[in-house]
Amino acid sequence: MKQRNILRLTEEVRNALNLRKPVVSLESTIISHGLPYPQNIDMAVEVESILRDQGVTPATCAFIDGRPHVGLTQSDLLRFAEASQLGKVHKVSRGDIGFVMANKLNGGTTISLTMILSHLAGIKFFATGGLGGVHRDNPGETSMDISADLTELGRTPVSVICAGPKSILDIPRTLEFLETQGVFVGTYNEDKKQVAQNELKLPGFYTRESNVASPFGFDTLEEAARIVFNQQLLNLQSGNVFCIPPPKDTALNNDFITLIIDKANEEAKENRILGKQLTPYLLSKIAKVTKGQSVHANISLVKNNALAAATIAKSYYALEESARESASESASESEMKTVCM
Ligand code: PSU
Ligand code: MN
Repeated sequence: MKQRNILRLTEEVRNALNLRKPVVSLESTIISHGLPYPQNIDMAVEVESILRDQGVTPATCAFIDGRPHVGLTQSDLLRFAEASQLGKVHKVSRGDIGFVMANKLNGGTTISLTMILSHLAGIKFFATGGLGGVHRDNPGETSMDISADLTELGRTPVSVICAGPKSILDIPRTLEFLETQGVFVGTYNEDKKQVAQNELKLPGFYTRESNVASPFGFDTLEEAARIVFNQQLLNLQSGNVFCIPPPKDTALNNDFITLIIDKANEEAKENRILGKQLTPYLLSKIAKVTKGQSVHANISLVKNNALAAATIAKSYYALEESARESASESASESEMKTVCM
């Protein structure tokens, strides 16, 4: 692929892809605009090591001096986090790519852009915190603030492993939009609850359960891999959202966080915070009010998602490998038949 030559792949990522070893990508807007310094860099380094410990290669995506990187060295990661702290990193989605490259800027890749870079590089799985979505009325129902993450999911075949859409959003509208875009949304039924259809709840990012039913559920992470594998058999060009409830010991209580989120949304409305600024504004407001509890919950769920993504990616690669083996066996069997005839 010609575009792949433009990407800067680390040697680790290139080798893994060439050898068809599992790779999971990671985004960098969460470093530049989602979490405070220095927790952001600690999180980024730790999540990479969680993946490596599982035998999976991490590929943190970012623009550095206008160049799209897939995989960062440790020193690139540090420089990126420092530049973020100085306000020298842009939040970059599909529409900003040409501008950022032309002006040699640094960019934190959102979920939408991390999906694009992952797909260009040949990576199918991506772990992060919470999905972007349809913002709540801000101001009024006409704001049209719908995250580019949702349209990207409709046209780029990458699976996003996250803790659901961020609870700062309008979750029912987010789900409707994903359905229109043809995106699979499923929730990990970790406790194997015997739930009737429509009763398994989507996780609420900070909380284990939102009050919105998940369109689908899956009881094991291997099942998630099979869903992706079958979808890929038809070469569909849309993505998937696999929601993993945040860990029990760090998830926040629904009653506690709901009021705080509502208040933060009201303040954003009063202060007319719009567009790209809205999500970072809400996250940092909530971090302040909860005295860092939301940051702690956020970091813990990203790590948990990376662990789940590692298992899903490994199961998927195993399925691909056995499909290749049986294809080559049947090819050699038919060769034998031709020789014997
Ligand atoms: N997950 C987190 N924190 C974040 C994000 C995800 O735990 O900050 C980022 C992702 O990059 C996502 C973006 O794409 O928030 C959504 O921004 P917006 O609502 O402006 O599309
Ligand atoms: Mn937006």
